[in-house]
Amino acid sequence: MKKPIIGILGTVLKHKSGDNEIPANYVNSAYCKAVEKNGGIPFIIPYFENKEDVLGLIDNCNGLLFPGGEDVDTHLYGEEPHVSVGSMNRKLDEFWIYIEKAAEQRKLPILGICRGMQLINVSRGGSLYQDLSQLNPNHLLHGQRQERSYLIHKIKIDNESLLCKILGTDEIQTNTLHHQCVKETGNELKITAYSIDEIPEAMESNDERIVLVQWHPEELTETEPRMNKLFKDLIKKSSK
Ligand SMILES: [Mn+2]
Repeated sequence: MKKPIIGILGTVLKHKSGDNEIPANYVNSAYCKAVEKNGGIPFIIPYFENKEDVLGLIDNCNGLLFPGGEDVDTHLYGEEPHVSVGSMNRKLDEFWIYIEKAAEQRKLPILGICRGMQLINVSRGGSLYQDLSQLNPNHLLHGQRQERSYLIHKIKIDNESLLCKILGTDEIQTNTLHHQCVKETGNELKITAYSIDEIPEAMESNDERIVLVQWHPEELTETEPRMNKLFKDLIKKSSK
């Protein structure tokens, strides 16, 4: 059987080369590795200006992975930026939102991770807490200082959810690298997991086409091997 092509949306960063800063389209290797390890072909989709042209790439993808990255521009959910907001890139957000709408039309399966979860929630009309302290001033540690493969906090998963079915458990330890979270949920999305300090940690679409997680499973494929199942689920759905 032909392996499905999983489009991974690229971010833009500046990397240092001598005295210069050079803009680069990139994704962390961990995303590509996790897709490859679980039976898919990773395909990096760069940011470019003429967003209609991305459809030529999307039409060659069987599924999409929306990875982590910068904060979503607050104006996209109708708020002025709080002092706690990190760096934002509205053009990149709009490019990703355009791809989310194209995926909707094509019914492409999606796995969204961290920023990917937040961006898709906003794309579907939802909003974010610009900082976790706005939801819970006594929240736990969600911005870990340990290596990314380190498990920090547990989450409780809704028994009825697809996520519970995928992972085969209603409780699991995760890493955590976020300072924002979902406020109002977007169209056809529901929250499927919380940390014990009531921070939303996962969502999915009612039709089970979209699975969104706030943690970084791509960094846990060795530490918590059950995380591979998230990629296997995407790749299985992308094989149909
Ligand atoms: Mn967390």
